[in-house]
Amino acid sequence: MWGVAACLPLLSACSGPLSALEPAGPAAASTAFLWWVMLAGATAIFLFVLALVALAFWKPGIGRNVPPKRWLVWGGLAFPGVVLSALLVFALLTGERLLAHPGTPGLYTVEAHPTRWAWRFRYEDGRTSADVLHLPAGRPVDIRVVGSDVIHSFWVPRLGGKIDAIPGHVNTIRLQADRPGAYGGVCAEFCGVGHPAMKFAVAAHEVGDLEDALADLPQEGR
Ligand SMILES: [Cu+2]
Repeated sequence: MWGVAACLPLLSACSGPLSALEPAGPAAASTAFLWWVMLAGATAIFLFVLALVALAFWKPGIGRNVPPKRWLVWGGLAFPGVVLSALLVFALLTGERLLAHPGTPGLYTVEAHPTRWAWRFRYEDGRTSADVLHLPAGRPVDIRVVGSDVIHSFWVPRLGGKIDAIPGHVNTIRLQADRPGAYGGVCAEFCGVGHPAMKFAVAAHEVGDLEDALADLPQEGR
């Protein structure tokens, strides 16, 4: 009871515009689920090891009948082998859901151009915005992150995973916002003195409202 009460202030820090533990889309939700599974598993293993240590103090010699080799094989090889293999499969399946598979119906595409130390976004109709990313809610959105000057990293924690911007390359990440709303995004790779301020806002609109939001933005050629 007191342990739960002590944890509440910590858990209250798990929300907010940049919290990956408050997912607002399917990719972020599967990442957050993986995180909770890992936390639960790590906690269970930690408590199990603590229980073994406590047992050793409480009843000295209780494990004497088990040969050391058996402890090593089962506790040091079999147990971590099974746990890590299961985790690997689970993480790979989760990662598969984050990939930008081509041919998805209803897909919307935005280019992200990070430069020291600002974000510029270019939409399908050629309009651009600075430091605000407009998205349609309820639709998968591929962000094509175009690298230019140095390595940056695109990350909207509540909507999906992060992806690096590598100079000379275009990396794509798929996001989806389940509902219209305001979310936060950051550069997640140290890129120089302006890095801490290299943030952007994400505005997810009702599908019909996106055109209105983009209407006043400047239009640029490629
Ligand atoms: Cu940065």
